[in-house]
Amino acid sequence: MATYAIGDIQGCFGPFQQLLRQIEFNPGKDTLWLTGDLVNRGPESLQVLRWVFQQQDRVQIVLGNHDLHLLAVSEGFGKLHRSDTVDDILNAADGKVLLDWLRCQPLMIAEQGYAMVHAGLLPEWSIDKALRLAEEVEDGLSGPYYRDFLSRLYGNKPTRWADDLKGAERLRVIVNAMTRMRFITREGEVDLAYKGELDGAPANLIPWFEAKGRRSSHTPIICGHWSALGLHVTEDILSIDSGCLWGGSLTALRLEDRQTFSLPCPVYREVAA
Ligand SMILES: [Mn+2]
Repeated sequence: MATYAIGDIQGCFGPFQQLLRQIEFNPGKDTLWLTGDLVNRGPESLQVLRWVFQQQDRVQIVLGNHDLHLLAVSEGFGKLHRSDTVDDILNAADGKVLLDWLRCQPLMIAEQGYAMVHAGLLPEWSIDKALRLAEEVEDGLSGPYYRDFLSRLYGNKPTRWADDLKGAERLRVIVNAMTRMRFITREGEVDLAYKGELDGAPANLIPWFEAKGRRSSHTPIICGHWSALGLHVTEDILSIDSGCLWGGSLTALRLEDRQTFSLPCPVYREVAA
């Protein structure tokens, strides 16, 4: 009986299934955690979503930015980008069932001594506080006014948390930190512009997890989203998006002993210049 966390799949169904065979995943006994971005950019998003939906009793996911983008686009908010590959889901006969399920998935979980979130947490959030904030978003997404909620999702501002933020601004800081953030400024502002590697980052930016006094630092956090960082495993941060989509690898992390298993992947997308 083991729990494996797997990084961003982004529609790479073939490598995903191959990795499950490699780790000898036993659906009757083992549990799977997925760091989000199940869909988009890769070739077989519908297959990934269907598989996870069918196996939902043994799979825990957290929502990523691409999953939220799919939900927004499916309701007519936001635009499909040229690089999006979610048409098959939008046109599938079972698409509505899959999207309704996806919409009700969490933004963050904390179990077995670990927390998992797609991108990151702001320095002033403890794990408990972040869970409560995630729940505010989850309530909106799964509640009767979810279309309103999705319509207000897009935007890079505000860049800083404040306890008295309300409405769409509050929602956006939570969603942007948990599903899009990589770097913050030394003053604690979310920076969504720079997406690259650590080397070469502007001097005023630090990875979110290196923020001084970060209140979530006592719980190891499993995250994805940052393929340019590569597999990055330390005592308290387990960042496991190793860039499957870009010809890197798909990584599974066994929580019990922290062993990692990596499967080299074909190039589905050229890394953008
Ligand atoms: Mn992402």
